[in-house]
Amino acid sequence: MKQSNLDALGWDSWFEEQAGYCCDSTASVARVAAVDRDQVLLLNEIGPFRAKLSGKYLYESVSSAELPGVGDWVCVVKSEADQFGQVHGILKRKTHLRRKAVGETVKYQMIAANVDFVIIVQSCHYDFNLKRLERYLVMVREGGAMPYILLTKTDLVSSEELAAQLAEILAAGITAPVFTLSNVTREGIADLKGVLAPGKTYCFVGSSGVGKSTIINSLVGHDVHETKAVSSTGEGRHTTVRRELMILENGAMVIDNPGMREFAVLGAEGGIDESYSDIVGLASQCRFSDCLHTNEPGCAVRKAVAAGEIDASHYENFLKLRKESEFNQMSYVEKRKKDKDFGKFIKSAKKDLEDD
Ligand SMILES: Nc1nc2c(ncn2[C@@H]2O[C@H](COP(=O)(O)OP(=O)(O)O)[C@@H](O)[C@H]2O)c(=O)[nH]1
Ligand SMILES: [Mg+2]
Ligand SMILES: [Zn+2]
Repeated sequence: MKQSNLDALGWDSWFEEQAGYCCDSTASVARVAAVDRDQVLLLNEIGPFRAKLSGKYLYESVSSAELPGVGDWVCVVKSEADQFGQVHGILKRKTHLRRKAVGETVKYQMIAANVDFVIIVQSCHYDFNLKRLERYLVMVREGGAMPYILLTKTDLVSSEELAAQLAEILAAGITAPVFTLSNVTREGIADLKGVLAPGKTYCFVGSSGVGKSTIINSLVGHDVHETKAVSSTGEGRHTTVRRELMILENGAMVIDNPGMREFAVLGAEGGIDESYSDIVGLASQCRFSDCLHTNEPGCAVRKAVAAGEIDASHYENFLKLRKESEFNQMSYVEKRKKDKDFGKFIKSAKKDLEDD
């Protein structure tokens, strides 16, 4: 297998060896740029193409961790006719980024695979939280990647406030390199850009709303995601719908992330998402402590909405984002099970097996 121009995508002799264990001679390798339900967007030396997971592989994978995630290298067989691929397996991961998932069936949720550096993003405006930063650092180190810390929205705080946050990081003994930037004044963007090396993969993580997509847009040079500006704080709001690996002009690869975990445990650990602090604040007055603010009796949030104290569209946005977050925390298999046609899918997968 000659795949030398895959180097630009992060391929090296270590993966070459893994491919030997996993891909047969009919298969080639490609890197996962995005996952959409049962399809993946792959990159190889020729360019992007789509592929499905083979029914057999899907059926035999018991946990979501065995299924391809963004950044994974996979063995794929490409059809001559339509250039569509069938994924037969994933190569062993050099590094992984995953978080402990809530719930019983999913132990870990994959964020990205084969990432060289994880850029932990916090906004110095309301979002900065040392404890959460430390948890992210542990997560990064456990997966074998190198951490960078990035404080955003420096335009919204005084230089004293920023200095105090930097001092806190130092005092905690954190040795990861720290970058600061403002997407508004663009101060600090060049410094970050300067460390992104060709052929290396960088994954951005952090709470929703801290500016990850904005930075990536400016690194890529054009808008890659839809941006929605709606926020009382004037900072706007934007939702990343899926995780995607993108290649910058200089050859560095970046992965954006929906900041979801924080959202799911909204209220459980301070300094989360300032945009919904009004709803989170009211939740403690709901009759039930686990109130979902949808149709529970004695819900203080819905009462406030009905009274016009909380904007109805703001509330709907909250529900929508929460739903998105729950969906993102489900394993691949669980998502399939949610699918209406999951039964049909299992039947056809079984049939594929019998046909083999
Ligand atoms: N004032 C200010 N606003 C920012 C900055 N970076 C991003 N924003 C705004 O913050 C909102 C959320 O940014 P986004 O990139 O979507 O955050 P993400 O959820 O982490 O991807 C957007 O409306 C941005 O315009 C910044 O450096 N300063
Ligand atoms: Mg985003
Ligand atoms: Zn409620």
